[in-house]
Amino acid sequence: MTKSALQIARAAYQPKLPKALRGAVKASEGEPTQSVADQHAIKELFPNTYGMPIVKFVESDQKVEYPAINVGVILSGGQAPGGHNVISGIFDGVKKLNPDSKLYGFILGPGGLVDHNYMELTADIIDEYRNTGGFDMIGSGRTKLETTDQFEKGLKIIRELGIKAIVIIGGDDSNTNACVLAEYYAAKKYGVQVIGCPKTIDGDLKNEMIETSFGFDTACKVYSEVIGNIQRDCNSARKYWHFIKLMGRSASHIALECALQVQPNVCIVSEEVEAKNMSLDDVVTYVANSVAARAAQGKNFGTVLIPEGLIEFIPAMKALISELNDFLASNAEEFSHIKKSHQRDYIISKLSKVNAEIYASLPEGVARQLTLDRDPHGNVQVSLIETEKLLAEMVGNKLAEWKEQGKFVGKFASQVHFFGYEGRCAAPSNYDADYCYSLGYAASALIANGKTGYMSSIRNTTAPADQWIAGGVPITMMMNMEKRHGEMKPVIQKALVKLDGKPFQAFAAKRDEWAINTDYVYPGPIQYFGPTEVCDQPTKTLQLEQSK
Ligand code: FBP
Repeated sequence: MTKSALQIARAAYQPKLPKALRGAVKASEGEPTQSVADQHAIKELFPNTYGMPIVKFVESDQKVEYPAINVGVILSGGQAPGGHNVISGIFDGVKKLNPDSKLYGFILGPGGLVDHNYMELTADIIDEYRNTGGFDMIGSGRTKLETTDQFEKGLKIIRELGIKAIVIIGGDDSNTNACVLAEYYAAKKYGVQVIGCPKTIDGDLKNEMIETSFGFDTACKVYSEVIGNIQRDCNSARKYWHFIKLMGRSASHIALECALQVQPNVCIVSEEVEAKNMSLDDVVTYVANSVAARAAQGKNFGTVLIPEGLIEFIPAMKALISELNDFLASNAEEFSHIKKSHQRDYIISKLSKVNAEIYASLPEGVARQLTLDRDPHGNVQVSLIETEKLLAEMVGNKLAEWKEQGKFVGKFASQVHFFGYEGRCAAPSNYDADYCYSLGYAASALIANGKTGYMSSIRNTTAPADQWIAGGVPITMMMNMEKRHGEMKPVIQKALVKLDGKPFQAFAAKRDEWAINTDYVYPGPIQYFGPTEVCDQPTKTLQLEQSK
């Protein structure tokens, strides 16, 4: 592999560890814990892993001799910067316990465990990937580990390789499944531990004990860099409004963090749209108002940030999508015979009056996406809807109407962008490199202490790394019961943007000024070498959340 100069220099970076993990480590245990809600139901479903204490690692002056342990690691779901550092942290951690310990990587996600597809991760391999982005060391996948058949198939290879513990690096669903697996192996007394690690650029796996999911920091910095560049471009040419959709699935954490970093003219927060029961027209009018206000000052340019999940949070769009899903599922055959040029009118004639009106108001391309691009279950693929184009077009139409009425005096030309994949495999920022390595190292300490059903946890991360608090949190503690596919299931609560939280409040306090003025901030590219205030800053979200 030809390496870039940065990759070579970055390979030598030694991630920082919390002080407590640097030498001999002792586990200090707190009080028994409870799940965040539905305690009775969760306790019944997890009799062996419920109520365990929070674990905190502290420095010890006694070096304990550990036997060699074999550990398996799985990367699950979407890529997030820092995954390789979690693996190198586990590797260095288990080797420190005993140099004869071994680490196996299961290939292409949880499916690798079920299909017995694995490789041993030796020092040479690990060294190739230290501080690099991507999940390409072993690959990732979205197979869900949820059936006893899968658990039993996995056990076969676990036994064959003499594996004592599995570390699952994933988001809320993967960690929920890690906990179900931990419970299953504990109930069967198989003696196999399962540990989770919090990953996702979306930033929606966080709670009292998990400050952030890894990858959020780097991904937001990459997006903020390019949004900043676009802002400088549009402030130079002064002729375009840029509509920028940002990845992040349902939650708007990424859009909000980028807004805090770059101070755009507009940022939509899906959670607020839902809370205020806004219609699509309300959202369009909100953006158009900013365009018109700036135009009145002669500023015919600007930026609008749009979270990926917006459509699903607009109550009226949700209702339309739901009716479309039901209608097309039961009338698929008839629909397939309708000529392409008549499909739009056909759908309008079949929907309820309210939904037909909304559907008719949508730009042609989006209406088509809603009826044609469907997943294997026949559902609309909301993530494929080009919300940035939808909004740009609808704002343009609204402004044209206003122009006729004399309410808009400027010019409006738009450019659209979607930033997502370009941020998921960036070389991890110092924050993510250190955080991930520490998460992996703490996972090895949890394994050494015989823990199962725990998520590796590193806290106090707005302080210098030596003051970070390392430990483990029982996964059951983060669970509640939610309806999934019509059934009540135990799941880790997804963290959406809290409208009364400090990050949103900080944004809300400034957004009216940003909507009219040109207060852009240009964060520039992630810096890996240089002064700490340039290289080691955590996200604004985390800084605000941690501020007293
Ligand atoms: P995870 O929750 O698995 O980390 O995935 C994050 C994510 O990047 C979302 O932001 C995005 O909606 C989705 O993955 C895209 O998935 P895919 O890579 O399958 O296109």
